[in-house]
Amino acid sequence: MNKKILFLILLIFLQACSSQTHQEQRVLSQSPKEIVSDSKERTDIQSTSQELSPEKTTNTVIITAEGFTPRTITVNDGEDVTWINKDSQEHWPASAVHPLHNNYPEPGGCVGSKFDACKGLTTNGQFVFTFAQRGEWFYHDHLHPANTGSVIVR
Ligand SMILES: [Cu+2]
Repeated sequence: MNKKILFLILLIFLQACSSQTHQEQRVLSQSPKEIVSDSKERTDIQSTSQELSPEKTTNTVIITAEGFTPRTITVNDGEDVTWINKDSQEHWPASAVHPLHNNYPEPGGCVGSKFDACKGLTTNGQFVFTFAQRGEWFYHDHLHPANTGSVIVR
């Protein structure tokens, strides 16, 4: 009699355990789908924000053997300008006046001001500079000083 009751309790316990594992398994098999759909939503949000981001203007000056294009670029105070070398030869944007490079009023860089690539840019090489001073800043190509340009910061 006692053994029968024990056996019954054991049986009930085992059943309860197995049904619990079933539920757990179901939860486990469901959750990856939830994760997938969740990450899909996240990528949707990301792609939407990427579509909205072109509000930020990119100020780019292309360097070729002929010089800087555009020769004069106008940007807002605090914006970046990116120079990209599209020539096979190296080019080195730097503040006027060659060879002092000291027209731009922020100290630093390697010669006379912070506005200086400090090296020749190789093909597809880039130089990014943030303009924090208003004015028209003339610059040149230190390796081809006849090539000049200017940045108007308003
Ligand atoms: Cu120079």
